Amino acid sequence: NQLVKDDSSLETIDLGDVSLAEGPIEPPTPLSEVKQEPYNLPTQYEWTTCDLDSEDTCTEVYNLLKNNYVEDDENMFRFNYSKEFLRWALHPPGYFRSWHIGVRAKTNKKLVAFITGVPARIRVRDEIVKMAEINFLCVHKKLRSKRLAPVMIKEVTRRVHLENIWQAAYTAGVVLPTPITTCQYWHRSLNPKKLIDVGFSRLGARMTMSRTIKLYKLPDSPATPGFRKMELRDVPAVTRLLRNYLSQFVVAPDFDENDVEHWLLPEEKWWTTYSILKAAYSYYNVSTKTPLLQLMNDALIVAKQKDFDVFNALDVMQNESFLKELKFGPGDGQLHYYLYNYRMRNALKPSELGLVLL
Ligand code: NHW
Ligand code: EN5
Repeated sequence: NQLVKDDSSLETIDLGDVSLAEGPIEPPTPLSEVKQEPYNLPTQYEWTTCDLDSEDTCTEVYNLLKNNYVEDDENMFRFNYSKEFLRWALHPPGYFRSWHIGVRAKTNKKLVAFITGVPARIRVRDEIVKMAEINFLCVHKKLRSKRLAPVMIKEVTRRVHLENIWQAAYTAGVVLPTPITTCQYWHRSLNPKKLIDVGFSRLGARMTMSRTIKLYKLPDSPATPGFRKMELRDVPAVTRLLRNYLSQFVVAPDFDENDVEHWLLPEEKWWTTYSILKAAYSYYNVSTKTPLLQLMNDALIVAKQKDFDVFNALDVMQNESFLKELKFGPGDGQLHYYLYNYRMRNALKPSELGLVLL
């Protein structure tokens, strides 16, 4: 039994192995005590580890997600991640193939469910915690409500434990126990006519289409002198800039140069034009000399140049300082952030969060 200090007072509370202080809840168990065999699935199904480097497997994952992954609350839109995007998302430095988990129907070998983890170092205040980032949980629409998701979550948890990692970070549009913060999605129209035509946005009260198009017009090119795409040679400077910026947030990734090369260096081959709606996402925005507002306006301009229809952002970090002024409007979706097996004493404000997951 362990004695833990309640850091809000000088009291010490005996809780056995469970801590009420901020930090890990359950302590790690010896690796020899981690279950060695996968959890049982209903008998018609079997586990598969997905190799995204295989073109055929990547196509299967792509199709499962394209047809069955996250939708908005009116089921009008569904995420449609390209194969290149999925490969990038799932192959960061130090990734484990065993964390890319599929479920197949035994009869025809069809891929019917998927869940993934990738390793990350996440700083919570002044502790750097090895975590898994869990994402792309998906059960085929025809197999919903059969309690497949809890088995998949237990299985990914087991495989993460086998790598001696005991914490995880994840986001979801639904409320689960217990968010560390709840963020609001904001959207900036780049192609308002198309967004209205497809039902992503509505014509405002007392607005005509031509006034709306005028409202969202942007200059043809960025205003900031020297504004350019990041290159490989920029990795050391970007790492320094970003690490320094992220140090002010309560929860943020601990990126080294390898992580920055993987996560920040631009990769343009993803967005082939088959999707009906092209959405650009705000990721990590750091400005020292240039006002953040101007930098983000330039980001809108290049997103427009690259033919994106909408620019999405969350109210994390310092994003509130530009959202309204740059004509972003609140969306109908929220994003809840969670940590697994790590207690936060209080919920955070979105502006205290320095973490963006894919
Ligand atoms: S959030 C995106 C999740 N995916 C989708 O929304 C896609 C469309 N929906 C589906 O595919 C980003 C299904 O509806 C899913 C549920 C698969 C969502 N997280 O199988 P049942 C992520 O990928 C709980 C966690 O019958 P289903 C993050 C629900 O509360 N739990 O439902 C993923 C209920 O539990 P309860 C979720 O509809 C993080 C149970 O599932 C959830 O056929 C995962 C019902 O299961 C969600 N998004 O399939 C956790 N949605 O206890 C990682 C529903 O209330 C934890 N549920 O009965 C950490 C693990 C690693 C630890 C390492 C130390
Ligand atoms: C985590 N990696 O609800 C994955 N999106 O607002 C899980 N709404 O796009 C993420 N309903 O508001 C799950 N248009 C959480 C996200 C789930 C997807 C989701 C929302 C976020 C969204 C759009 C479309 C709504 C369609 C009808 C929306 C309004 C745009 C408008 C533009 C002009 C200014 C005001 C806002």
